[in-house]
Amino acid sequence: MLKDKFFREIENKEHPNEKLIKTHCSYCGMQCGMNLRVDTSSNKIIGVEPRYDWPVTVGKMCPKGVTAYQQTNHKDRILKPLIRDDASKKGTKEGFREATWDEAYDLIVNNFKTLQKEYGKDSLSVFSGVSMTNEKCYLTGKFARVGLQTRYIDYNGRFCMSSAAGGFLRSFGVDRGSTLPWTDVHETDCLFIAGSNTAECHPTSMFRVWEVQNRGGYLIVVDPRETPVARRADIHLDLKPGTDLALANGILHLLIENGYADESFIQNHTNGFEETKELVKEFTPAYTSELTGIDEDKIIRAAEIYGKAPNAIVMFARGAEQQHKGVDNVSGYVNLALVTGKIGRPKAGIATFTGQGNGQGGREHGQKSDLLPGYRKITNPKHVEEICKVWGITPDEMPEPGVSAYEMFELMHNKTIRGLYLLCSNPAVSAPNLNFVREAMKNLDFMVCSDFYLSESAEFADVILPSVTWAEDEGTVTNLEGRIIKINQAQEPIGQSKPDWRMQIELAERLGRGQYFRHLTSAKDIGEEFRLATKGGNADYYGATWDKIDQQDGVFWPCKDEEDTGTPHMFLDKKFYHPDGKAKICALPYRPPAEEPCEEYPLRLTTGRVVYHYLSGNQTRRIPFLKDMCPDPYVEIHPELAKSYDLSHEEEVRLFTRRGEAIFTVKITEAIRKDTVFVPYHFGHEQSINLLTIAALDPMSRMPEYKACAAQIEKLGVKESI
Ligand SMILES: Nc1nc2c(c(=O)[nH]1)N[C@H]1C(S)=C(S)[C@@H](COP(=O)(O)OP(=O)(O)OC[C@H]3O[C@@H](n4cnc5c(=O)[nH]c(N)nc54)[C@H](O)[C@@H]3O)O[C@H]1N2
Ligand SMILES: Nc1nc2c(c(=O)[nH]1)N[C@H]1C(S)=C(S)[C@@H](COP(=O)(O)OP(=O)(O)OC[C@H]3O[C@@H](n4cnc5c(=O)[nH]c(N)nc54)[C@H](O)[C@@H]3O)O[C@H]1N2
Ligand code: SF4
Ligand SMILES: [Mo]
Repeated sequence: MLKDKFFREIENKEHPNEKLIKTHCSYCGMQCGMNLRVDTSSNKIIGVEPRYDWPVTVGKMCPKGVTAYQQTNHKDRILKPLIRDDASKKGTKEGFREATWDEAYDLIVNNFKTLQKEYGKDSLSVFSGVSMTNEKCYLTGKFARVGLQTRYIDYNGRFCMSSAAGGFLRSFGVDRGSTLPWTDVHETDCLFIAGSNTAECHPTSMFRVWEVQNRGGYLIVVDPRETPVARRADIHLDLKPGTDLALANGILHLLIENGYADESFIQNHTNGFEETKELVKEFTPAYTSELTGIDEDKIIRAAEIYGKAPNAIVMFARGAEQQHKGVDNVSGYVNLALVTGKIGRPKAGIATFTGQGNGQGGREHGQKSDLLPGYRKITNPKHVEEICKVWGITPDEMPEPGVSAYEMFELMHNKTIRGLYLLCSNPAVSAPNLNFVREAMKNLDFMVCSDFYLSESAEFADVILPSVTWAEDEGTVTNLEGRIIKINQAQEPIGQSKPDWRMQIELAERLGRGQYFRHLTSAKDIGEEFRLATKGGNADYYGATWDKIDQQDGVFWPCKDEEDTGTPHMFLDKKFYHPDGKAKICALPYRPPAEEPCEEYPLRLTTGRVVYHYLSGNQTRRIPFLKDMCPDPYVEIHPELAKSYDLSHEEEVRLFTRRGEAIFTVKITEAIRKDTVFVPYHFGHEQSINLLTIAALDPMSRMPEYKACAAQIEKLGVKESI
């Protein structure tokens, strides 16, 4: 299925005392194909080999992927439940003792029941993540609403994919991150990549990017930094952080002005063109250049290349999305494809680089405060009724919609929420405005954290539950293409660790809600109920059986029934998901970042990633090779800016904003704008850049503006002598 010219069917040879388990990487949305090597005498994972026969990544892996296997039998694994007896040590690693599962469960159930009795059902909350399989994500939503009976559930995708989701829903009426399979990417004529550090964050996409240029096609990259992919670009649009919408409007203006609009596509398949055309008139190259800081001629050339390309793909990632107008930025970039009609056919379309391994599936099936499985809405009575039938509850038992991830911390801070069940996320590092968020977690009456390593967030917990790594369980995930794939179990759980789904089923039993969960005894059972729950929804997985996934190298949703082989290309019939079948071209007035530089805070601070670490770093900071390659955070500064502050390479500085401060090592580099500084966010405690970031939320997606705020630097004093 959808194998391209890079596909190589190479036999993976097993060594005499090993077996190979076909699976995918635990980390990013690329979900590179890998074989885990398992020693047949100890039944332990001992290594990894790439899978050449995986059509998306054909044997390619990055430094995180090739070392991912080292997580499972790592010395830092939590092997038994831990209970904190000494509450005064909250917020530190100290004060925990080992306990039995029964003791841990009893403590949780007693506390949860007491809180709900005293403060109501909604005094509890669930905060989860999407490094989990679809089965776990699905069950977590059900556990919150049926097991705990609370409205408050949300997840770390709110910090990740929510603006892409919001933009796609508004423009297309459906949110599948990519309208086409990755096997199309290298065959297009122009890639327009905005706010994606592709070579570090989705490294195994790069061979397709290079192939576009090898074939004579073009690469346009939008980023305030000259990242590796920007360095290779035909045009690098080095915008000021937070100004993507001005650029998108400016390019749209040129496309329309210069005759690249596809009148018949606009007429037949879209709404909103005239209004948008009117709005973008103002965005002349001169005005766009003034707002974005990009040279006029580069903007003109980029529009010309995109306009002329027979096929083009507009791609973006968190650079454009993690802003308080992230949804508008997404719709703004989608406009380029809708106005030129470069969508709804092979080799042309829109794709966001989905972040986490299951960033796509995890956002579709009920972990979001307002969504139910299959992308159903909790505010839609028909949708609620459909899910109630699967869950065996009545519509009046379905909780109301809750609030978004950051807003849950606000409710913890003011003690509306009293209890938290945290799993698969480390918000004490990854949430914005951390001084506030850490305080909110400290304010909780009772907190449970499920993780396989003691994270910075687990330090705030009263009970820590030992979960398993991805290799000790099975299930499906949905990769960045919208392709549902299978994770296979390579090893039994170590120590007394358990998969999250098992903990939730056992807890539901003790909470007196067992009748809704006890029929589920395996990941496969949950998978069957999950498929049924998605049936008829926009994200319909009903036809994606585990057998079909195996036979076809994955199944693209929607996949409605046994006969359906899935949908690699979206909108081939030019039917969008709005009621009238048309896509929406959006008229989007520009607004600047929530916090603009000023005299006191003259610099623009932006944040992001490095190739060696993953998210909060709780997993990758423990892998020796990755830690050696990038042991500490740093602040990237342009040589001219460094000079104006009298800073030299590797000197320590204090970086501060209105919210907080931290000390970082200076990395002088020409690969960044002169008015902008960049810090990677993978580090904990006093090294977290999120102590400084702003929690300005997008009005639709409630995404925080991680990518732009105002900052200042202070030189700390004497240079280290060399
Ligand atoms: N190595 C590694 N890979 C990862 C991850 C990881 O932690 N480490 N995480 C995964 C996850 S969950 C995600 S969400 C993705 C994220 O993948 P990306 O979005 O590619 O990663 P970021 O580094 O957050 O941001 C991308 C780029 O946005 C640029 N940028 C900053 N401000 C702006 C702006 O205002 N506009 C534009 N256009 N660009 C801007 C930054 O300079 C940066 O180069 O990566 C996934 N892959
Ligand atoms: N400043 C700044 N902040 C950001 C971003 C940014 O660009 N800049 N990006 C944001 C983005 S895009 C994201 S995705 C978030 C992510 O931020 P987090 O949600 O904090 O991501 P992780 O570090 O993956 O946290 C997952 C935790 O769960 C554990 N874990 C992994 N798998 C499982 C499992 O199956 N079960 C359980 N119980 N635990 C598991 C891991 O050990 C880890 O401690 O960070 C956001 N924060
Ligand atoms: S690119 Fe992503 S999925 Fe592939 S090996 Fe690296 S982290 Fe894993
Ligand atoms: Mo993410």
